[in-house]
Amino acid sequence: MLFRRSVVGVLALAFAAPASAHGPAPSGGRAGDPAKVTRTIEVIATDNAFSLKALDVRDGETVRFVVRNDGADPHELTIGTVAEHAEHRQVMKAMLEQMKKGGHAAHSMSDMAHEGGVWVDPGKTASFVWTFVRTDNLEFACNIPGHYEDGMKGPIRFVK
Ligand SMILES: [Cu+2]
Repeated sequence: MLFRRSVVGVLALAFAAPASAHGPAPSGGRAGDPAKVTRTIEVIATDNAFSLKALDVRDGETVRFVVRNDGADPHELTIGTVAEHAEHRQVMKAMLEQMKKGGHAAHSMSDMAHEGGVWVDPGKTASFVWTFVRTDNLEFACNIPGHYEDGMKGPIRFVK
C-alpha cells in the first residue's frame, strides 16, 4: 500500500512537471474562461480505457472536461500533440524507475496543476476548462506507463 501510494505520488509529480517549470506551454490551446464554456465533455476513465474515443472541436471553442475515474488505478487526461504525449510518457517512466530504485518520496496530489489536463484518483472526478486552438496531431491521452499503449488516447479533430 505504501509502495503504491508512492508510485502514485511520483507519477503525480511527473504529471505536474511539464506545465510548471520547463518547456513551452502545452499546445492545442490554453486554459479557458469558465464563463465562456459552451460544451461539457464528460469522460469516464476505467482500467485502462476512456469512454471518449475521439473528439471533434472547433477552433476557439471553450469546453469543460469532466473526468470521472471508475477504475482502481489513477488516471490522467491531458491534451497535447502526439509528440508531446510521447515525451510526457518518457518523463513519467523515468520518474517511476527512479522511484523503484529507492528514489524520491511522494508528492502531494493536491499540488498538481497541469493546465492542459487533469489527474484523477480512483473514485474521484476532476475537471478543467480548455479553449482549443487549431493544432495538427492533437490528442487526449493518459500517459501513465502502459495506459496509452492499452488505448487510453484519442484524436482531437478540428472541424470547420
Ligand atoms: Cu490511465
